Amino acid sequence: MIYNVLVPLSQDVGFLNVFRYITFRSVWALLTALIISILFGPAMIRWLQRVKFGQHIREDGPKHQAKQGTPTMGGIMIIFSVVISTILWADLTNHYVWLTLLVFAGFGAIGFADDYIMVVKKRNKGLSAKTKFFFQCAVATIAIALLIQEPAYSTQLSVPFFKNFNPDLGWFYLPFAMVVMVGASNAVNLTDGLDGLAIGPMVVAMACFAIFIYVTGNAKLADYLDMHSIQGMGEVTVFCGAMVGAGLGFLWFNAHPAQVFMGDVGSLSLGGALGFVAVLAKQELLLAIVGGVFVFETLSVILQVGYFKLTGGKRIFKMAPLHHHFELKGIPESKIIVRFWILSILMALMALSTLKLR
Ligand code: 57M
Repeated sequence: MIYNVLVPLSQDVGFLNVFRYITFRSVWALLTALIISILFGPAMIRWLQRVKFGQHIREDGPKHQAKQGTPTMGGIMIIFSVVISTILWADLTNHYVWLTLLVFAGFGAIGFADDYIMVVKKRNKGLSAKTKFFFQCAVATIAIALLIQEPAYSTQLSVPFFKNFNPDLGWFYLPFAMVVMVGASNAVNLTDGLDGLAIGPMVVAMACFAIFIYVTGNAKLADYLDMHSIQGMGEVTVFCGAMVGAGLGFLWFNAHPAQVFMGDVGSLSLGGALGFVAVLAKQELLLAIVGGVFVFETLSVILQVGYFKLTGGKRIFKMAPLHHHFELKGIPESKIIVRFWILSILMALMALSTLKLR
C-alpha cells in the first residue's frame, strides 16, 4: 500500500524512490511483522487463555503433561501480522502477492476450523482427515489454476543440478503442485510437536525462499544463475520477509518453555504457504532439501506405519514422528529442538549452494 501511495509521488520528492526497492520493502515487512507480533503477542496469549483456547495433552506419548492448558491457536497472530505487513509494504497491483495471501488465509481457515472443533467444542478430534484433505486440495487447486493462467508463469519443472532438463508438465502441473502444497502443509503439521520445532525451520526455509523468489523476479540475476525468470514474482519477497518476521515474533513466545502453541491454524497455513512459495519460485523439487526437517519427520511416519503394517506390529522408531523417538530416548526437549534447527540451517545452505551447481 505504501508502495502504491508513495512511489507515484517520487517524481516530485526524490527520496521516496527508495520505496521502489523490493529489498528495502521486504526488510521493513519483516520488521513490521516482528514488531506487531511482539507488541500484540502478550495480549493475544491473555485472550486465548481467557476464552479457554487451551491445548489438551494426549497421555499416550512422551510426557508433556506440564504443558496441559497452554494456549493454542497462536497461528492467528502469525496470520494477522503477515497479512497486515504484506498489505502495508507490497505492491497491491501484483497478482502473485494476492494469490499467496489467498493460499495462506485459505489453509489458515481449514486449520482454524480444525482447532475450533477440537479446542472450543471440546471434541477429541477436529475435522476428519478426509475433510481436511479435501479442503486442502480445493484451496491448492484454485490457487494453481489461477496461477497457471498468468502469462508469465510456466508449467515447466526445474530439476536441481540439471539445468538443461526442464520438462513441461502442462495441465499435469496442477496435480503435481497440489501434492507439493498439501504435502508441505501436512509435513509442517506433523513437525509441530515440540516448542519452536516447526517455526524455527519455517523461518529458515522462508528466508531461503525469499532469496529464490527475489532471483526469479529479477531477469538479470535469473539469467546469470540459469533460473526461471518470471516478471513480477520478486514482489512475493515482501510476503516472505513478513513471514520471517512473524515467525521470529511467534518464536519469541513459543520458545521452550512455550507460552503458546500455533495450533493447526498456524501449522497448516505456514506449510501451505511454504509449498506455494516453492511453486512460485519454480523450485518445487528443491523444497525437499530446503524443508529437509519437515521431510524427515514425514518420512519417519511413513516408514513407521508401513513397517508396522508389513511386520504385523513391529516398529522402527520408538514412536513417530521422529522428535517423539528422540524424546523417548531421553534427550531433553531443548536439545532436540536446537539440533533440528541446526539441521534446517544446513539443509537451507545446501539448497542455496545449488544456485551455482547447475
Ligand atoms: C498434530 N500435534 C501435537 C499444538 C500444535 C499419523 C500420526 C503420526 C499423526 C500425529 C499427529 O496427530 N500429528 C499432528 C501433532 C500437539 O500439538 C498441537 O497440535 C498443533 C499442531 N497441529 O500447534 O496445538 C502436541 O505437541 C506438543 N507441542 C509442544 N510445543 C509446541 O510448540 O510441545 C506442540 C507445539 C501438544 C504438545 O504436547 O499437545 C501432538 O504431538 O499431538 N500423531 C502423533 O504424533 C502421535 N504418534 C503416533 O501415534 N505414532 C504411532 C504411529 C501411528 C505413527 C507410532 O509411532 O507408533 C503421537 N502424538 C502424541 N502422543 N502427542 C502419539 C502420542
